[in-house]
Amino acid sequence: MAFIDEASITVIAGKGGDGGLSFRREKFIPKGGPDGGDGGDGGDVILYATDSLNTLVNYRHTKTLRASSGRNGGKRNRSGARGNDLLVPVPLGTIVCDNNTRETLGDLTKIDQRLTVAKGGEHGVGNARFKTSTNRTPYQTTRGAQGEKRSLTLELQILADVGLLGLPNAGKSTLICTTTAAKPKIAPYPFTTQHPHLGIVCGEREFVIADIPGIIAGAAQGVGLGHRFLRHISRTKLLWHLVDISAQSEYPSNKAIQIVHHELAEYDKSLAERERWLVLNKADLCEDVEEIQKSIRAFHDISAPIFTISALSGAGTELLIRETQQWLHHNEKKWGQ
Ligand SMILES: Nc1nc2c(ncn2[C@@H]2O[C@H](COP(=O)(O)OP(=O)(O)OP(=O)(O)O)[C@@H](O)[C@H]2O)c(=O)[nH]1
Ligand SMILES: [Mg+2]
Repeated sequence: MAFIDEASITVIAGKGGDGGLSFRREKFIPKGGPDGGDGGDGGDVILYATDSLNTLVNYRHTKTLRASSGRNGGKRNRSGARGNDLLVPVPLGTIVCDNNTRETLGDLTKIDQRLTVAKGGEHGVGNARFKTSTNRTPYQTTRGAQGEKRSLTLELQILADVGLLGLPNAGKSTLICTTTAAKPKIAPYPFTTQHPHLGIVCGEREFVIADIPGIIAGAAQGVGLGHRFLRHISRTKLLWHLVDISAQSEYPSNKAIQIVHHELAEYDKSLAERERWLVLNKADLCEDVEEIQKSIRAFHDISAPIFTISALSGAGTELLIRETQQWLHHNEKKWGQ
């Protein structure tokens, strides 16, 4: 299924049913009073978050979503039925914005969380309600109100604990393959990954990793796939910055780190300041791993942990996962989760 992380839709709630106009007409009751019932309220349009969707592709073509209208009030004081609500599933992490007011209406981050985006019109009142001591045959009714109509932008920012960051070919997808059940495509050419994937690391403290396309120098100016996919790691708590330290890499490690850091800062300064661990990958292809580590520490002012792994063989990944679990556990206490 195509990955779409932005969609514009129009939502129209149902119209309220009109009030009924009617008089009791029965044998032997020649002048029965008014008995027109009230209409039913229009249905609401309600978005809800589900983990069975991971794209907004359904809303690329379906642009207008309508809830049903309330039925009109009937004879014999029968009220019209309420219009059915329209329940619209969206992926977890969908942010909903009103296109006219630019206001953010909600952020659907929990399974089954609901957000009413268009309220159904109120019902009209039947003539039975207008009967008074002086007006026994009212012909008055009110019409049901129109349902709300709104133009919305849906933006998906996927939810994950850990975001994978790095140049193309750094081994991000390989790492998510060895540590989770996710199976994204892996290949020795850049931009193998075209859109984000999620993987769940099982264990005592489960956590979710987001693999995104590689970023390259000039991404902020739109080079490569640009930096638009960085939005999908903007809500992560921790970044694993993967660096290919083998001779296969296009750049020496220090330069590779610098490029990614620069592009990250261009995209969002606060994201560049987020907890970020360097994960030196493809150690199986290197003999002088310690030298590389030393040179990285000397070149960059890095206080965060540095890990050395082989995403391919899995060597070193256990420690990375254990430390991550502990870090998340420790910080969640701090964040009060
Ligand atoms: N020898 C060795 N090769 C690795 C390792 N990790 C990844 N590779 C290889 O490096 C190439 C790129 O790996 P990917 O996992 O596709 O890299 P990526 O960072 O996801 O790349 P993009 O999706 O293009 O951004 C593949 O041929 C992998 O087999 C490793 O630890 N050791
Ligand atoms: Mg990849």
